[in-house]
Amino acid sequence: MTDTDLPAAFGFLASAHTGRGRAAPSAAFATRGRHTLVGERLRLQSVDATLVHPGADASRAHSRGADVFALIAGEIYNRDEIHATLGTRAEVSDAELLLGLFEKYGVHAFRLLNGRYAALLAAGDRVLAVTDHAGSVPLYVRAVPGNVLAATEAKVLAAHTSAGRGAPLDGVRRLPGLHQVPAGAVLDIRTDTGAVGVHRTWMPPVHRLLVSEDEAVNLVRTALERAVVRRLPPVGRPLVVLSGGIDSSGVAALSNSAAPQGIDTLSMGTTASDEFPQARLVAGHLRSAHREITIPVGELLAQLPHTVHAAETTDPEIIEYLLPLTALYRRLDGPGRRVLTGYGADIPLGGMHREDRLPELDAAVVLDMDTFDGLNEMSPVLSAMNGHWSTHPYWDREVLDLLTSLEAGLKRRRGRDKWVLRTAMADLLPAETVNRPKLGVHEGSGTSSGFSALLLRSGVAEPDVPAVKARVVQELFDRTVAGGVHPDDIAVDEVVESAAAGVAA
Ligand code: AMP
Ligand code: PCX
Ligand code: MG
Repeated sequence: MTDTDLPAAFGFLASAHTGRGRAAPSAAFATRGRHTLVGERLRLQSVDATLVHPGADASRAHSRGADVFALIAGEIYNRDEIHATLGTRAEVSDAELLLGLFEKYGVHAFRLLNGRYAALLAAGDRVLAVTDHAGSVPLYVRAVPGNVLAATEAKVLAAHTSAGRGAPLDGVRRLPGLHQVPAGAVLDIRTDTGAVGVHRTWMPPVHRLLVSEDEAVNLVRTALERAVVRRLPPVGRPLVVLSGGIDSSGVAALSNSAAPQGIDTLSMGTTASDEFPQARLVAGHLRSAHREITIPVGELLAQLPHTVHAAETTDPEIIEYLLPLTALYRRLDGPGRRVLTGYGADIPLGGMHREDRLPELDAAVVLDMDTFDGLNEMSPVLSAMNGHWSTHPYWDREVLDLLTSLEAGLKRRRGRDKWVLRTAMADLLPAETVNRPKLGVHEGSGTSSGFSALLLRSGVAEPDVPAVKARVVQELFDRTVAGGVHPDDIAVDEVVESAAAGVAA
């Protein structure tokens, strides 16, 4: 049994090699946790890995078979379905399930999984680098003949400078020779030659379902209930990060219905702005143990380096969404918690799209589902940096498949955005919550405006604000991810100054 409610491992760095005697390279993860070294000799290759994990022992994160070795960071949600096909027992670890599925289905095993994980399998003369359908646990590889390196954080591999070759993928921008495994994919790499093939295990649905209102509402309610239940801790209380919008309030309500001891909820605000009254309304309705954290805007912006360091993205809009959440997780002290969020609901439901026309709404959904990969907005590192495990029920594979494929008229209906979700949750929440218009976390927390104000105070001209924001994020990426500088050692003001000068030039 596990010694915590958390996954056996949060991340890894693994080295598969055909030569002898290579130890796992040392790893400076942003993820917090103990490090355990594991090594296995197979017939044609050896694997050495460093696991970063929350509990006393990480043995449930790896498993050895005949000429196979498997490592997993994260967790599998459709364990019951897998037990049914493999005949395995409930105590079997996720790593053992992965191995069992691989032995039965080969590379097609990964099409069967609904989870939040990155995995590495070494088998025969190959290494498989595997992501979940959403690529929600980022995974990077660097392959040269005789040595395949894979890690759940790019910064861990950025230090290794040998040029990659053979990967038919776009490299990670600004990190030569490094490749990110696409969402819902298996990179199949020959360890001796470094030659790479790609298998897809999931694609966003492009068809749409014409179903009745009632059927759609029931399908959404059932799928979301299952997704939430699979994410609840087996014993302790779940923590839901709550904005008071429909997405996180829905997760809180379903968690509350399923958790015998009730739930904890947590809301963040800043000295500039908060959504505390809206979140309090929900917390009161559900009688959750509710906590509010107010972060001074200056302190919030000082977390920019940590956010980029954790998310490893160069997208400035994504960083504005993730900054308040990073600040929240970093303020959450104590033992590692299992945290449920409402993140990502707006992507398949077109919630960010504020107009009535259905063709445009579906076009926005198609675009967002085609472009999420590589943004790392669901990365567990944001919370794992402080020892916590986040999980996002709206991006459960079943929920995401369903929400994406509902016809646009069920997403926007009677002048309301996310109609099907609002209706599916209506009996569990106050009417005011169900009907509340969407406010993004970057808006509700005053993050976007606070970041803009910082730049304007530093002398940036208004029209240059977006370009300077982008450049700040890029410089932070160069320093913390590519350059290996610790975020505590970076002064945001200095980066702003240099970015502003760069844009003006
Ligand atoms: P959003 O969709 O913009 O509301 O944000 C994505 C997710 O982040 C929400 O579903 C919540 O789980 C979480 N979140 C957003 N704002 C807050 C907040 N002020 N306090 C705590 N969690 C939040
Ligand atoms: N969100 C959205 C997702 C942000 C958009 N991401 C994308 N298009 N890849 C959500 O929770 O669904 C906010 C703040 O709103 C984050
Ligand atoms: Mg949302």
